[in-house]
Amino acid sequence: MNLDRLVRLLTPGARITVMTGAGVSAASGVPTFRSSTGLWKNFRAEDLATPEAFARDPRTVWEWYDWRRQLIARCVPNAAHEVLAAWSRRFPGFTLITQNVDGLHERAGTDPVLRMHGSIWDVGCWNECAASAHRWRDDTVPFPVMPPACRHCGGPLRPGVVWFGEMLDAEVVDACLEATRCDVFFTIGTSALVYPAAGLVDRARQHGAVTVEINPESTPASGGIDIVIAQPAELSLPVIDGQLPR
Ligand code: BJW
Repeated sequence: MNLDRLVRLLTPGARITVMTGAGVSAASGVPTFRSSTGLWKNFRAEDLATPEAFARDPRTVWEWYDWRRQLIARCVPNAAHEVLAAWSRRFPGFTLITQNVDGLHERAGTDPVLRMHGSIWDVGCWNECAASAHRWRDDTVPFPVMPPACRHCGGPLRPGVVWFGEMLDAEVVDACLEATRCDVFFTIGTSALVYPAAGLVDRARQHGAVTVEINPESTPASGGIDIVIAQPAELSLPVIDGQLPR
């Protein structure tokens, strides 16, 4: 049985890497992107999650991010976040990579978290003015004026997330690539459509890792996965965790 095999792999010395996507936060009430009720049901991604969209209409883009920030501020981590936080303390060789920008892994107590797509709680100066840091945290919800203004140059602030066509932080990418050198690689709650995140599982397999997918739906990655658990993360992770020796 898959579960027995998986539990035998999760030894104290195992190098375990987990990459998560929006599905991990679904049970917390954070909408996913691509489901029938998802964030992009009524919008095209290119209209909201690209630098071109922001340059064209920063106010509309900010209104979407401001709405999401208000929604996420009311959400709390679920059982999937909690189990992964416990694993980050339990396994010395544990690495968490997330595509999520919601901060729920951090709020559950996982530290560090490799955030591939930035944070919805960070902002940056759109003009990249010399007086501003690259990114900084700003928890204001809601922003009284949109777009909020850079206090140094007066230009618009932008959300501190990674949009389509933008480069990911090189140090984060390097750390993610390094983390694919592991014994067990989990891909959890992601549609496996967005690169470079979607390529990490193949890399892990090339390095000899056993690959595990947790997702109620199949994805383009599913065919090559060693252990597929077709269940919600907030249900399956506590079951796996419950089988580990205490
Ligand atoms: C559950 C569940 C439950 C539900 N339990 N599961 C190589 C090939 C082709 C294209 C490219 C490539 N390399 C780069 C590209 C271009 C592009 C890309 O990937 N395009 C593809 C769409 C084709 N990538 C980029 O532009 C990236 N930049 C880059 O690579 O720079 C260099 C470069 C640029 C240009 C060309 C070439 C190179 C940047 C990508 C940035 C992505 N940003 C976003 C928005 C972030 C800000 C925001 O939040 O607004 O990140 S897009 C969006 O998708 C967001 C997510 O992090 C990301 C992934 O989504 P995710 O997490 O998978 O969510 P869903 O909704 O798709 O899936 C949820 C899943 O959960 C489903 O499967 C459900 O079944 C499941 N689920 N409930 C477990 N309870």
